[in-house]
Parts: sequence; C-alpha cells; structure tokens
Amino acid sequence: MNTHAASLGALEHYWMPFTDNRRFKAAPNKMIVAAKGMYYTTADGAQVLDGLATLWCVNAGHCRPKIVEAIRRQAAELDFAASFSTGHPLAFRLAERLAEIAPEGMSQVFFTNSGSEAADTALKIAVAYHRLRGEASRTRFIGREKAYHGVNIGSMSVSGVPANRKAFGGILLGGVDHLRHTQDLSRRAFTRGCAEDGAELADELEQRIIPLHDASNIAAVIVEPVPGVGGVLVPPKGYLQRLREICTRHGILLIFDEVICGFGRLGKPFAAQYFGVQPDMITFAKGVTSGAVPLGGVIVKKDIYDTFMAAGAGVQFFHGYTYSGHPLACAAALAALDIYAEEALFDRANQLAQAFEDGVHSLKGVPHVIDCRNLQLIGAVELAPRPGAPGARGFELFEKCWTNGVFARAVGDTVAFSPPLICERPHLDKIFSTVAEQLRTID
Ligand code: PXG
Ligand code: PLP
Repeated sequence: MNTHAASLGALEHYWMPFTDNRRFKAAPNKMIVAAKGMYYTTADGAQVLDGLATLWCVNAGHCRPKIVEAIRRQAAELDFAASFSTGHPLAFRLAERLAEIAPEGMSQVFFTNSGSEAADTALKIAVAYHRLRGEASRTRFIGREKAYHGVNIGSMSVSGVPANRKAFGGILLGGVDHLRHTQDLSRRAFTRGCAEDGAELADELEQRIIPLHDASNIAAVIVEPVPGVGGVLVPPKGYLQRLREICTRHGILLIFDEVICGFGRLGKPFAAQYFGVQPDMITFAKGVTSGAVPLGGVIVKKDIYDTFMAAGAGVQFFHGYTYSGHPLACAAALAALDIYAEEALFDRANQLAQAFEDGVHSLKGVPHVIDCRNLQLIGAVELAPRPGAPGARGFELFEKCWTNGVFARAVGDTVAFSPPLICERPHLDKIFSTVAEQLRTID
C-alpha cells in the first residue's frame, strides 16, 4: 500500500451520490488521487485512461496549467463576491464570451452551479416569460422518456430515467408529460451517426400531446439534442428540426439541454449549431469549466430577456443561487474557453469522428453486443442484459475495463464513451481494444 492508500482513513461518513456505497466501501479500488491530461492516477499508483471526460465534463483534459493558474490567481485576488445587487467583472466577461460562441441571437446568460439548477432555471424562465406576455396559463412542461436533466424536483420531473424517478413518485411535478424516446433497436441497431428514418417521432408532440393538453397550457419542451445518460440516443435525421417547427407553430419554447452536448462534443460550441436548429434556451454546465469548478447556466434568446426587462424597474426575475457566477468558476471557465479557442478543440470532434465511429462499430460482433451507436465524439455500446440481472453485465464491463486501465461508464447495460477532446488515435485504440478484450471474458 502506498502513502495515498494508507492515508485514506475511514470511508464510512461520505454518502456517495449515485453509487452502491456498500460495494464501493468494501473494495475501494477506484480511488482517484491525481489526474493529468487523458489519465487518472489511482491510490494504488495505476494510470487509468479517462474515456468519458470523467462525467462528460473534462473536455480540455485534466489539470490544464492555464485553468489551474487562473483558479489559483482568482482565489488570491477575489475569493467571492455575489451577484445579488453587487457584481464582479469576471461574470460579465464570461457571459459576453459565451454569447460570442452561442447561436445567433442567444445573447443573455444566467449562471447556476450545476446542470440540475440550469434545468430548473430554464423551466422557471419559461413560465415567467409566458406570464409576462399575458399567457399565464402556459405552465406545463414536456420532457422525453429516457431524458436526464438532473435531480432537483423540476429537473427530475421532466427527466425520463425510470430508476431516478421511482422512489419519488408523489413529489414529481404535476403538469408534466413526456414524448417517446427515439430508440428502436429492431429497426435502427448499429446505425452510424443519425438514422435516416424516425423524424416522424417528433409528430407525436402535435398529434397527441398538444391536442391532449392544449398549446395554451404548455410552456416549454425540453430535450437533450443527444441524450447521454439515457444511453447515448442519437436523434434521427430531421427529428430536432421537426420539434422546432411544431414548437414555433404553437408558441411553445424549446429548451436544448446541452449539459453534455455543449462545448465541442459534437464539433461545434453547441449541438444547436451542429444540427442547425435554434432553440429558445440552452442549458449548459460541465464542459464550460472543463469540469474544474462547478458552473452551469442558461443561455437565453435576447427577446426573452427583453421581455423581462420591459416589465420595468425592480427585480425582474426572482431567482438566483448564492454562488451564481462565482468568481472561481468564472475564472476557470474563461481559461477553459481560452484553451478551447487556442487549440481549436471545438473542431477536434470533426477530425476524430471517423476514427471514433470506426472504433465504436469495431465492437459489432463481439460477445453480448446488441448495438453500437455514435455521433461525433459521443458513442455507446449496448449489451444484452444478463437474464434476471439487468445492468450486471454493464457494471462488470465497467469494473474490468477499470482494472485494465480504461474508464468507460456503464449506464445500465450500455457503456458510454465521451473522451476529452484532446484525445489522440492511440487513446481511442486503447479504449476500444480494452472493451473488446474484456467483453470476451464476461458471461
Ligand atoms: N442535463 C444533462 C443532459 C446531464 O447529463 C445534468 C443535466 C445535470 O447536471 P448536474 O451538474 O446537476 O449533475 C446532466 C448530468 C452519468 C451521469 O451517469 C451524468 C450526469 C450526472 C450524473 C451522472 O453519466 N449528467
Ligand atoms: N437555505 C438557506 C437557509 C439559505 O439562506 C440559502 C441561501 O441564502 C439557501 C438555502 C440556498 O442556497 P443556494 O443559494 O446556495 O442555493
């Protein structure tokens, strides 16, 4: 045991999120003590290749000196100043920088600390916006099956991952309905990129949901352009365009949750630009600081913001978090944006897309694999569930890859890949060859 491992001490008191606490604490072989670039160092001194940018966050790679230095400098200069009727320059500068890379006309930025808070904020903006325009009956939200928007009561309610909702039935928001998800393995297994068919799945919004609730009661539709946690579900060609058209026809706001897709995952700053579809709001988090300090937010169309400002003097939006626009988070984000620009990292997914796609699809034919899917630098392999034990095979693959030096995350029996944008071909080769080898050892 080295010094790191010896100093771990008692593990009892930390209640770990989204984790089998008993299992982790009984065999804590995934204790990470350092990271650099594409790799973690574990407490046992092993190097593990980060195939998921941690939790789809660390797009510039780990411990980039420029980000480290920016945080260090900021902590010494201005540790904290709030944004409730006082301000500090970094939050304004960061909002301006984000407006520069956001889709045309999306120029206003509200900061939160996480993606969950970003989703709740966007939902509240939608309701308050309609109310200001004299449409106070628009309070319903439409999410989608298999969506993940976070864990707070609002974000959880519009999400559609059954396990995350099951224990909380009675406190889910009323007034929420869900679109069908777009996955259909019987028709679209092993599709490379977006499927040619399936855009018509969006028509459900106009054919079933709007007639049921009436558009005059619906505030917003929220979707991830490419759902991540739900299993990397690549949308069919034209699906998002069609959702946009229907929302526009019925005065419903369209929110893109870009917590995973934003900041270069699809080869553009935002998925909205990759798909050529303009939402009314974008929620973001994770990659904005390359994971170095918690930060999230909502990018809003100018005319939505203007509607609030036209309401007159006094607080225009009774909402905000103590740490909205925290100086350390803003400093980290500005440094991350500098790195993304200097190294043209938002273009990396375009350059690596073919190699990544070939890597993901090289797993076709390997034992247990029932689907491979990919878009730009996000992909997944889905395994047939072990009879009577859904998720067991996925978790075993995650464990075995870890032991063999690769971090790829299991969400049920789907194992996802979303490496830092700085990755190179040999990293991709290592990820996919390790997954293939380990799959052959699993029953
Ligand atoms: N929206 C999306 C699309 C996300 O992926 C959130 C919102 C919530 O963000 P916060 O910062 O509140 O966690 C997420 C978060 C996983 C995993 O299993 C992914 C997330 C969170 C936890 C686990 O890969 N994504
Ligand atoms: N609880 C109490 C007692 C508070 O005073 C506050 C913030 O002032 C909160 C919760 C909310 O915390 P945050 O703004 O960090 O979300």
